[in-house]
Amino acid sequence: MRVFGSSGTRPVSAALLLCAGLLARADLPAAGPNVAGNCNGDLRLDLADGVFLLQFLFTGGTRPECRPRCDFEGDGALDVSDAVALIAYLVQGGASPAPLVLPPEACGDGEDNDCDGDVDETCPPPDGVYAVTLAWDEVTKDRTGRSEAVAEYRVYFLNGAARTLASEVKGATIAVLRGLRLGVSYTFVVTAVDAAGNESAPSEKLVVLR
Ligand SMILES: [Ca+2]
Ligand SMILES: [Ca+2]
Ligand SMILES: [Ca+2]
Ligand SMILES: [Ca+2]
Repeated sequence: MRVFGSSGTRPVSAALLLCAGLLARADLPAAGPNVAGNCNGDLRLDLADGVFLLQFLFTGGTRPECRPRCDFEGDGALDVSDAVALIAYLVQGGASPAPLVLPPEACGDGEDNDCDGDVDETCPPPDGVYAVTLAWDEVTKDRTGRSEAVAEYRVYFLNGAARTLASEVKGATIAVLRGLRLGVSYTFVVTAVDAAGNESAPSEKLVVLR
């Protein structure tokens, strides 16, 4: 069923952006990634989350990494009423998001059920494949020594001079990397990224070989 007719995403987005311009509240609480309503999984609870949910539901938009996080009302279903309630909360002082209740991870459904950033991590790895857990110290200052809020960390595989993004981590200083093959040497580095998108120099290299 299409609720918004055949004209695509424009009416939904335009309506929400108009609301944002006219009615945005300035007294919203800070949100971490795991807050009900934070459907797009960033560090903010805002109208972009409502747009993200509506586009997923009605216009083939990106699938949420973690469905429970989109369930603003906490009733176990994702539907338009979650987006409506979120917008009412953001712009009209409506009811606050429901407490986020996360189920345990379920193997094999292609979803990050427990919202820890890993999909299907409870599935046993295939033969010859293993996972490593990387942890690092929290970054709290920039290179000049001033206090700095990190928006996310990025873990890269290094292959010579090339680097490939392996994981983006928000609100934590740990990453689980899966699918590593026995007998292959892997080199990792971690960077920190601030809210403006500035990325730090890489950490020391860490080499993993089993
Ligand atoms: Ca968000
Ligand atoms: Ca719901
Ligand atoms: Ca998970
Ligand atoms: Ca799963």
